[in-house]
Amino acid sequence: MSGKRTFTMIKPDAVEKGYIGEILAKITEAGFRISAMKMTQMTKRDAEKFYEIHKERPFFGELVEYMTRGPIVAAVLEKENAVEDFRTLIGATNPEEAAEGTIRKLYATSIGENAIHGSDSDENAEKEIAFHFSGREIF
Ligand code: IDP
Ligand code: MG
Repeated sequence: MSGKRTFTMIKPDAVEKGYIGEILAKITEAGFRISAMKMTQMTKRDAEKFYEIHKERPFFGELVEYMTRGPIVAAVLEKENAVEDFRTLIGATNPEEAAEGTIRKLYATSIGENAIHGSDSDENAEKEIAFHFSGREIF
């Protein structure tokens, strides 16, 4: 059964460029309810842990550097079929391959600096939510 929650981060490049408001509008217009949200900055340790699955990839160092260089907006989103529908809304990892109208097509710079994160499975969504939020921060 597909879950009702996913996890997102508006990444440092999009925050730097002033896109928080426009991206949140796209998310709510697409029918997601924001049930938790905060602006925060990941430490090197946080980013290494969060992206542990990519630690052998050649871009890992660059990814950790990017994700820690400034604030992010982390949020928990609720909707039926949340994980899959949110991945559709954000578009492909590489903005050059992302569909028209997707958040990455509109706001991402490159495959590395791609504006937004979305969980890739229900299991990872729950892990990522627990990584960033305690139960009493989720409404
Ligand atoms: P996803 O965010 O679409 O799930 P993943 O393959 O899980 O993409 O990669 C995690 C993040 O690592 C990407 O969102 C992007 O910021 C970065 N990344 C992925 N592939 C590359 C690459 O080839 N070069 C540089 N950074 C990359
Ligand atoms: Mg991924």
